[in-house]
Amino acid sequence: MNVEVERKFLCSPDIQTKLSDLGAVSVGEMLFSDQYFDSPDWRLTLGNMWLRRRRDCWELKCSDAGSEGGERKGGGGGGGGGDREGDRQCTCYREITELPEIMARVREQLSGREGAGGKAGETQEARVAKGIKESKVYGEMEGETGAEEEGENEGSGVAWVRALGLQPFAEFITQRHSYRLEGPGGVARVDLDSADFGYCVGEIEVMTSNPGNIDVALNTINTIALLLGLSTGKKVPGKMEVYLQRFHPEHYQRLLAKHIL
Ligand code: V4E
Repeated sequence: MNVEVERKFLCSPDIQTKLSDLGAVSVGEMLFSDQYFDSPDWRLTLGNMWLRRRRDCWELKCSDAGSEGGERKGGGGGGGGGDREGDRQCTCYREITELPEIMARVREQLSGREGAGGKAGETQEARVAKGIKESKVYGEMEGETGAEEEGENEGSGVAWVRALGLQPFAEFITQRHSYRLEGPGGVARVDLDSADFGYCVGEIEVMTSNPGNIDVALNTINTIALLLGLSTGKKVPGKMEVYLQRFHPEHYQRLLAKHIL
């Protein structure tokens, strides 16, 4: 399984100079659009599960990767060195990119929910089965217009999601500049993001396929954060947090109340 350990930070005007001074290598710039989906009663996000479509690929981020709520509580052993207080600013999420596994996890999370999609009396299982059939096993729904365009990758369509009663609740475009940076114990990626709703945020990210390496990843991130002169104060909000606060305050408040954000 892939685990993403990351820390967000606010970008100072000289961040690119600082990165260059540390030997960070630019690995490219990209523009992408994200669409996030949930049920009308926010069953996924209130379970700290984030279902996203980016560049026709599905991804599910789940908080079951290393600690409750996706957030590191600080302290803790292992890793050695670094600023362990910095752990509190880091999040740790499992990233699932295989569509069958995403569907299984989403179904599991939604199970027991009534009336969020499909015909009256139709069970969750029936809706999922219908979604799979109509999308020709993760393909496109016949007769659909709009999102399912010719030439899309298999499984990129939203038919299966619609069949589960899920709807997009957030859509935004990000301009990203990425860097590769060697840290103690491993390589980190640093992304400088600018979202189209007027929010800029950076993140230091380490991916690991071994949950036993999370402390090493934290150590790498904390050390880079120190070298970049980042504050050890409050956790910096990500794009989604700011997006929801601005555009969907009720959803945002529910997530805050559950300590998801
Ligand atoms: C996990 C999560 C969300 C999904 C978006 O994840 P994030 O890594 O913030 O987005 P992005 O665009 O940087 O994705 P990448 O390109 O790295 O895959 S939305 C909210 N969460 C939870 C969360 C949290 N509670 N606190 C912080 C600081 N970030 C995310």
